[in-house]
Amino acid sequence: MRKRVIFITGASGEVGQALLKELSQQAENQLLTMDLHPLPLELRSLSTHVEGDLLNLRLLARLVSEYEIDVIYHLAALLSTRAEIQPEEAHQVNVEATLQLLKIAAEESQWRKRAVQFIFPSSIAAYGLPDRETKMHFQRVREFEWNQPRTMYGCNKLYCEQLGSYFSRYYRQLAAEQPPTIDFRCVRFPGLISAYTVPSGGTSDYAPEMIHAAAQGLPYACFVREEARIPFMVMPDAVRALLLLAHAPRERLTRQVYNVTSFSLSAAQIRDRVLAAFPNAQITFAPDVKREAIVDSWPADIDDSAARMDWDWSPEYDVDRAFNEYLIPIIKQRYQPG
Ligand code: AKB
Repeated sequence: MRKRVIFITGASGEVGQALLKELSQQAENQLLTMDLHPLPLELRSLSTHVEGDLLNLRLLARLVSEYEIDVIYHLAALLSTRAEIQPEEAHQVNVEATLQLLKIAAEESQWRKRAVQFIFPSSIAAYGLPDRETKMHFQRVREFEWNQPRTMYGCNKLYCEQLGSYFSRYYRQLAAEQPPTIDFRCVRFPGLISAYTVPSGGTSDYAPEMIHAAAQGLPYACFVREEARIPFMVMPDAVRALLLLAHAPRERLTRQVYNVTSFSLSAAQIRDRVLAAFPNAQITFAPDVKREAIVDSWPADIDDSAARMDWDWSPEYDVDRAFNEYLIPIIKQRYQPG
C-alpha cells in the first residue's frame, strides 16, 4: 500500500518552510517535501524530504509509486529577477515542472476516482501595467485586468494558472471516458515578507532586504525609488491564505484564481517604518532602472474581494500589526548578538 501524503515542492524556500511548519502542527498530516536543497536543520524531522529536481521524471515516477498524493502545494519556482537572468531555466522550472505535476495529479485523480487537490501560488507578477500613469490611474486591480506581464516569471505564472484551469476542466476532453478532474486552486500573492527568512531572486525583495539589513546594522541601498509602491503581505498571512483556500468548500468557489493582499506601501513608507524601529539604520535609494521598471509594471494594490466573498479571506496582519507584532520584534530577536 502506498502511503498517503501531502506533497510540498519548493519546501526549502521561504513559503515552503513556513507552510511545512504549519502543516506539521496537525499530527494526521503525512508530509512529503521536495527541493533542490536540503531543509534547514530544525525542520528536518517534520517531513520525508527528497532532495532532487522536479524535472527528473524518473524521480517523480518513483515518488508516485511510493506515495499516494492527496494534495500538492506546488511552490517551487524561479522568481522574477532570477528568471530574467535565466529565462530558459525559468521556463523549465516554472512551466515544464508544473506541467509534469499537473499530469501526475490528473493520473492520480483518475486512479483514485477522486480529485487530487493542486494548490498553486501565483503572483502580482501576472500583471503588467504599461506605464506609471496607468498604474496611478488603476489603483486596485482585479484578477482579469492587465494580464500582460513584462517578465518571464509573470508569463510563466499566468500561463500555469491557465494550465491548471485547463487540467481541471478539459484535460483529455476527447477521451472515450472522461477522467475525474483535478481540483486546481490558485492565489495571486503580493510581495511577501518573512521575519525568519530572506528571499532571493525576486524583485519585491527590497522590502524584506531593507528590514533584515537594518536589524543587522548593515547599510542598505534600495534598488527602487522612494515612490515605488506595490502590495505586500507577511508570511503567516500567506500560509493562512493557502490553507484557507485549500479547505474552502469547492461549491463556494466561483473562480480558480484569487487575488489576496494585506497592505500597500511605497518604498519610502517601508523605510520610515524601519527607521522608527531601528533609528540608526542606514537606508539609501539607488534605483536600478531595470528592476524598478518591473516593480512599476505591478499594480499598486490588488482587489481581493472575490477571496473575501468566496472563502472568507481577510489578512490577520494589517500594516501596523505586521510591523509591530510580527516583523520588528521577531527580526530584532533573531539578530540579537549572543
Ligand atoms: C518576486 O519578486 O518575483 C516575487 C513575486 C512578487 O512574486 N516576490
